[in-house]
Amino acid sequence: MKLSPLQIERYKYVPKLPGMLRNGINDICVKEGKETSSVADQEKIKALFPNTYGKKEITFEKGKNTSPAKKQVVGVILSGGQAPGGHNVVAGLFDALKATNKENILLGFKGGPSGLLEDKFVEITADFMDQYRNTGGFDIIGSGRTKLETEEQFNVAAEVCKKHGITAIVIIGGDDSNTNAAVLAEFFAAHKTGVQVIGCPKTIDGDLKNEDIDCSFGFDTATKTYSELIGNIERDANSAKKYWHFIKVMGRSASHVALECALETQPNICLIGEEVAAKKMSLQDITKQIADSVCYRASKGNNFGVAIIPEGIVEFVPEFKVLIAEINELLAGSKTEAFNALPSWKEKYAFIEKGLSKESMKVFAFLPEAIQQQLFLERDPHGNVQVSLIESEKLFSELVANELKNRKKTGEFVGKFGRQHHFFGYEGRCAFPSNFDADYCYSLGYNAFMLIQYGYTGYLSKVSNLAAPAEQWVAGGMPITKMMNIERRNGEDKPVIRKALVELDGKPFKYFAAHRDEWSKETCFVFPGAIQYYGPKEVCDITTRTLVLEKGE
Ligand code: FBP
Repeated sequence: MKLSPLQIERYKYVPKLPGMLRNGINDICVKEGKETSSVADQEKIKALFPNTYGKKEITFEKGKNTSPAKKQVVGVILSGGQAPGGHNVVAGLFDALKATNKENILLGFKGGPSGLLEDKFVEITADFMDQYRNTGGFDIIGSGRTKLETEEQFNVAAEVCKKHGITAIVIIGGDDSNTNAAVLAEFFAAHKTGVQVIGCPKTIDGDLKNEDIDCSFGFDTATKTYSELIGNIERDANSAKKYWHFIKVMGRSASHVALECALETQPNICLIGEEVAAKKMSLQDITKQIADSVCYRASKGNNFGVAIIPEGIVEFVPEFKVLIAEINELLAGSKTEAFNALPSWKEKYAFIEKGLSKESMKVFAFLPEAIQQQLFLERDPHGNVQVSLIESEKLFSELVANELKNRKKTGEFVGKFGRQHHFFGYEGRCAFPSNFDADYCYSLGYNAFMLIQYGYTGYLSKVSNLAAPAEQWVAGGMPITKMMNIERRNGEDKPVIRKALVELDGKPFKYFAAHRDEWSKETCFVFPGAIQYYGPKEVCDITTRTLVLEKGE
């Protein structure tokens, strides 16, 4: 593979570890903290995790390494969507493992959790690892979305571990994958397999955070990448002065990515799903909000603007949620076939009209035809509407265009409304990790091995105090059960790590809410530019505005 000059330079980058891990492997000892209990439903979680519940929080500090000498064979798995920095988690793990004992072995299971079940792996050697240091992507071993959650799978996993003499598994994933890491750890402990399980917090979505996790890795780089692109578009908009840009950003349900990009770039509009739900906003309410900005700006001669739309927005609009539920019901089972057999959209529309409630039909009729049709085209394997595939950037721009037509009829000045649409998602998931993500990920991996070495299982590799310089980061581990509560999933009560949505009383949202009125009227764009890897640390080592507002001094 031909290497870019940046890739060659990034190979040489030495990630920064937290101060307490910098003195060499022989100088890291454990400080045990208090016993833990889960954030809610303590009795139920305790009953489900009798072997791993209630363990102590730990931090590492400078001191004699007293961990037992034992040959470690560690398996590592990348789970779920790509997030910048994944390779550095593997690199940190590899370096700590080899620094402890050259005989230790790191196996990378290929293609995600299914690699463990199918016993597909590659041994990670120094030369192999060196090709991936400080690079984006998960291609070192690949990733996948198979969930490790059934007893049958755990038995297979135990067999594979036994076959290779594996002593520990590290699962790098989001909330679901780390929940499953805890369940696997409990299974391995209950069956006395001697295999430890450690989790690492990954996702660009930023929804895996709580009082123990400052942020998941990948969020920093992905949002910086999207913010660079949004800033460039803002500059184009401000130069050409002829388009409104509707930009959807990835992030699944939560609006952390959209909010962070808004804090970075100060667009005219940014929708926040959690606020839409809290205020029970309708599609019409949102449309009016955007149209007000368009009209105000037009009245000042500014026929341009930028609106950021979070991927999961429509799920938060109460009336839209009901509509989706009714459509799922309408086409359940064999009814899909009957629907598909109808020869024209006109006949399909009549079928829909007959099947939906009056309220939902009103919402449906309000939608642009292209979106109406999309709702009946994109289905998941269970036949449900795939909400994430709805082109909400087009949906809102179209609704605003209709609203402006109506306003114009009443004599209101609406100016010109030229539109462009964008979706930023995959563009950011495999970017070269920012220095922050390169350092954070390397630390998570290094730390994960220290947890293994000291015999912990069912723990999440925890690196905190992330708004401070890396020197002051705090490395340690937290029992995953501490982050769990019981939630209803697919009709069953399940122990899960609580997903973090945008908190409307949190500092990032409050900052945004205090400024958005001005941003919607004036042109307050900020152009963050590309991620910088070399140069002053004020430019290269900064983290997200979200983290600084949440955790900074
Ligand atoms: P994870 O939750 O696995 O980290 O995935 C994040 C994400 O990038 C979401 O933002 C997005 O909705 C989804 O993955 C896209 O998934 P896919 O890669 O399967 O298209």
